[in-house]
Amino acid sequence: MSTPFRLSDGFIAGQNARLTPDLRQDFEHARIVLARRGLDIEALVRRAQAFRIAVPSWGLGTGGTRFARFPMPGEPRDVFEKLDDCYAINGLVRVTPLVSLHIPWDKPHDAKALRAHADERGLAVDSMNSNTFEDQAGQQRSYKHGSLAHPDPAVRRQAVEHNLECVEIGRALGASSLTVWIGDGGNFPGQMHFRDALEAYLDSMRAIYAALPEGWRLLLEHKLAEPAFYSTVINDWGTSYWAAERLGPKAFCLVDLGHHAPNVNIEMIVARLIQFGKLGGFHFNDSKYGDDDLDAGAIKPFQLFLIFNELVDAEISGVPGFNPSYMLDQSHNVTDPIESVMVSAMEVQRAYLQAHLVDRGALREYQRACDPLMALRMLKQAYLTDVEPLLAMARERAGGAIDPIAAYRASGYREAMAAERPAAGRRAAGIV
Ligand SMILES: [Mn+2]
Repeated sequence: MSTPFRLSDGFIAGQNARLTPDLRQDFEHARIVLARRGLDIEALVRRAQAFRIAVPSWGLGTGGTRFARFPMPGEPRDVFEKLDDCYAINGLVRVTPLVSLHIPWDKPHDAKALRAHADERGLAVDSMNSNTFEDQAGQQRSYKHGSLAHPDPAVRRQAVEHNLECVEIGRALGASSLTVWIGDGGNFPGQMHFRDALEAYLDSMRAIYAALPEGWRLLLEHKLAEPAFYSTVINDWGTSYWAAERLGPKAFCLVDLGHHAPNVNIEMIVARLIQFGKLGGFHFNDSKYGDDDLDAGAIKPFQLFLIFNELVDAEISGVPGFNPSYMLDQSHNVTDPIESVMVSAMEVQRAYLQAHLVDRGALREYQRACDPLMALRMLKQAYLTDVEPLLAMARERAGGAIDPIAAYRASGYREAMAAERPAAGRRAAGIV
């Protein structure tokens, strides 16, 4: 895979050159530490290299809050330029060849041309994301009071049609799943009939499910609150599971880390969905209070590790049908989105790799022996191991950067884009 002019393979290799001697030493030390525990560092590097996570098309511009957006120079102005940024990101980190596409924000005028643009850059679209949480220009009926669960069947039909259009665009782009998140819910007690709204949602989703192409998956994303602050139709994993179960074998639940009440045990939800055969994917981000959409691993890195502890446990034990999609879903308000996406992808990859360090045999023994202190120590031993040399080596061997942030800043990519892409007005981002 070649890289953009400013981030050519030669440029990255040049940036790596001064870091290589230290990396070799650190890697050698890690090899000794891991071998002492019976772990093969080369096998772990291969695991790290095989990891894949999708970049959200809506995460490449500055996000914003409900109050303001502070755009930065050189933001991509259309979906083609967004893919160019994805290309730059993947060139440096080498684990993000996938893009999660939002419709209509990134609706291509020419799907064939967009697919060719992605192909040329070694990128692929994995999931399509529909949007019925805001009104689109020229649409007949408003989603102010709901979409797929609206009391009016005509509004529901319109929302279903939009999802079917997303599937059609996705089919042309080579996508393999549709992610559906709705903002439907109530802000006042009594505003909506809880059971009727959920039935209406299920009815709408059945129509979408019926239109899924061969090999596609339907991912149902739940969210506790916002934009509805009293009641939300698909409010939690239990409701999501109920709907996925009724829809059929192609429907799965998607877990967005920010969409739960504070301190909810998300890793346990993940384990439940694995056990029930309905874990379809993730939106990784982090959260301190509510749906903050902070960078993955920024606030609760141990939680991220514990989630991957469940995922890797399922992977190693060969749970049938276990194949979740990993995607980022963040809002970058005060950082360069390219830098945040790179750091987040690497943080998720780190958690994945660290989960492979857990001595699962010993952990099971301590669980059977009712020794919680040692059980936790088994997890902490993995979590506290510095896998940075392994991640850096995985990147370097794949042609990526040992230090992607330093290489990106040295490349002048943002400055070049600022010159090439004069600021264009853009609506405030919506984050799902
Ligand atoms: Mn999300």
